[in-house]
Amino acid sequence: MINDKKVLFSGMQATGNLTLGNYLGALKNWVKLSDEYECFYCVVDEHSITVRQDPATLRKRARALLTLYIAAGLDPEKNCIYYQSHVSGHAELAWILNCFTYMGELNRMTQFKDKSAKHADNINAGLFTYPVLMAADILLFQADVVPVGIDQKQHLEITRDIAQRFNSIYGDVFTIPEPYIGKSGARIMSLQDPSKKMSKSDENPNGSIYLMDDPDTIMRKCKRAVTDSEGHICYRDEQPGVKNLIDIYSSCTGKTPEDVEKEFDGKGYGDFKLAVGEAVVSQLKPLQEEVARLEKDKAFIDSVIKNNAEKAAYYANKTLRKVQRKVGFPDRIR
Ligand code: ATP
Ligand code: LTN
Repeated sequence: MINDKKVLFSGMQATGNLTLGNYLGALKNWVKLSDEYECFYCVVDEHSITVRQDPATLRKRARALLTLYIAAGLDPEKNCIYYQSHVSGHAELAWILNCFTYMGELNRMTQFKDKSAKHADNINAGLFTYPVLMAADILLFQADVVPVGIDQKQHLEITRDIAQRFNSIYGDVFTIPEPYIGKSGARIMSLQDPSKKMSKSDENPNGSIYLMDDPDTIMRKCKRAVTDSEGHICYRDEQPGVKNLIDIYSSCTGKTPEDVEKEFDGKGYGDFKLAVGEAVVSQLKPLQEEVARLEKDKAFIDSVIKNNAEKAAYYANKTLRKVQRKVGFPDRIR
């Protein structure tokens, strides 16, 4: 607990342009939960280098992502918005937790399998121990809740296992975190291949709607979305393309999938795709305007970066010192 509130932690990688999947699956829920919890929202730049990055691009994207968190509605006075690499506790705790994590557990991680298939020329140890750094992020702040999309559920489970293992040896050191997965938007699929999740590292830009896409591009991508030849707007697994569009529409408008089925009963895919496009455009418009405004305010963003890193480091060090003591590292001489 911090200030009598439960703690929330979440993060995103600055590995590409954010997609509608990132927004509906994660960022939108962050904003919804931000009043109820004491929140830490991190730009996880240390995770990003598990895949080769161009340094200048990574720096630029990290700043753009931090700005986007604020533009989405997270007040940096109330929420701690910061870069992972500015708080050394993440890496320090990750090292300790590495010694409490089994190779067999990490071998089962599906994201590792996917990413090592995609980057077969660079299967580095960081990619393998990625979930341990993620566990460190969460446990460092004694987080109670972690809002993420469904693809991250397995990483939350290993985090809980590591925390429980550590606690069973050393007593109650870590809070055991719960995932928070939203009812709608938790798994938005590619518009071009509804069997694959919409992903910012997808090579086909038509499969993803990027948060900074202009209205024409959004409408075009929705119009071209892959559907089927059934001709009915039904929310069912047999029509994955249509189901995905219903998910997007529901998530943008707050309507339930059943309401959407009723609304478009008897209508064609053309009309429906148009409505989906318009719903996405109006969902993203305020966000895009706010990004444009904030990008001009360099001094403000700089002050957020500095102040919040200090705040995050304060809480991180509290946990880190406790953990270091528990595992037997010598006390510091003051
Ligand atoms: P990459 O393609 O680089 O692996 P990504 O698009 O999967 O990236 P992450 O940075 O790994 O994005 O994820 C940030 C957050 O967005 C996580 O909480 C993740 O669960 C969520 N998320 C990512 N893709 C989707 C999606 N298609 N639908 C819903 N949520 C998603
Ligand atoms: N692995 C996550 C990003 C991430 C994260 C975290 C999410 C890193 N550390 C801590 C929640 C909590 C991803 O790829 N989306």
